[in-house]
Amino acid sequence: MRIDAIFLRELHIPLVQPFETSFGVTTDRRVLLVELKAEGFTGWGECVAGEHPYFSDETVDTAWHVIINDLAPVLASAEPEHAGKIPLLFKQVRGHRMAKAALENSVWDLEAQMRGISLADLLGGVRETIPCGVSIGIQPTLERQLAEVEKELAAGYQRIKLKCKPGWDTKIFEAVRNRWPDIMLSCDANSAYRLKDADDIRSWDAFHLLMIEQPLWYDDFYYHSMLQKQLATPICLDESIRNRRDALAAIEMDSCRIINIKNGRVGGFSEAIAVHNAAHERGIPVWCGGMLETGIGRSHNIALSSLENFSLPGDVSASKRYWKEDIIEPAVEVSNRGEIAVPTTPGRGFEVREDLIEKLTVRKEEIRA
Ligand code: OSB
Ligand code: MG
Repeated sequence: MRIDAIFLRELHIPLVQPFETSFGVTTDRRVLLVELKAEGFTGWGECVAGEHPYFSDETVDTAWHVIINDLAPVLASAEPEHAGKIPLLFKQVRGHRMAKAALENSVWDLEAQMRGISLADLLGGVRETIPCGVSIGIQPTLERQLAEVEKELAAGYQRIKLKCKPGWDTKIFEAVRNRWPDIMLSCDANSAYRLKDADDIRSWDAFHLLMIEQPLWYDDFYYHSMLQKQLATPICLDESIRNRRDALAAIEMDSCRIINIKNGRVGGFSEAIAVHNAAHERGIPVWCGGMLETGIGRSHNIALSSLENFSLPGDVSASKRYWKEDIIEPAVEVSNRGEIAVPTTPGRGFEVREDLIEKLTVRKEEIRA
């Protein structure tokens, strides 16, 4: 494909409610969007880097810098025949996987439109609907936590994930489990624990959690494998898995028995598919994580979740949980059975609201070859 233009934008959008994790609170999002123009089509990509380097070392500003200076000029002068070739173009740049993913995914988005097939089909998806769960942030009180769980279960979500940290864990899990003995329940520590907490973590086996997500260091496999040996509950890795090689090492070491795939964290759809396949071949189920995306990133997560081994409910939930008004049309909706229908129309399957995006844009730059 011949690329005519690449635009990078930053949007400011408030969340409908603050989202608290063990690493901090997010109230407003700074969202980076890639707008790729080629052969009469527009592909969109969303960069999932955060406002601060708390979840990962990338931020909106590092991604902006690397996209403008090192990645987009390379893409603009290439004539890629297939989105799967993009990682090779970016090989010289180390790290910056969220920045790379934003560009690569815009090419997949565009290629699906060019070929007249759905993004899910282009990625190799097989599911017509995807199972959905929610990630519930740390709440000010136990009462509020229970009310949030109740609301999301009433909406139909199939799995509840509770964000946790030392002091906001055992008591919360116990209260939720006592009230709802049979729901699919998990927790996500975002690296808030250390091996000295192993006894506490082992006591959570009593709550029959589906998994414990990233309990230890964000860059660790070894100590997670030590911890996994002591637990009946599967560990799920998120932050630690940067690529297929990490997934293989983690599986081989028994550092985790479930993997959370975020296409931004692993550098784009190509690597996300590679992680998915590696896990699939080894009998390790995966699910699609979320990064408080707008509808653009969300539509990409839906397409990715249609691959076969995404057998567990993902953190792919309705637009209205995050935004008063999403930047796509229609907004992402979840059925009362906790499912999202995978679009079958060409491309991402949701229209992008360019007028609204223009209104929310606070900076914009065009990158040329
Ligand atoms: O660890 O999965 C995570 C949000 C921001 C950063 C990291 C994480 C999360 C979530 C929210 O859990 C997922 C979502 O609903 O988008
Ligand atoms: Mg996580």
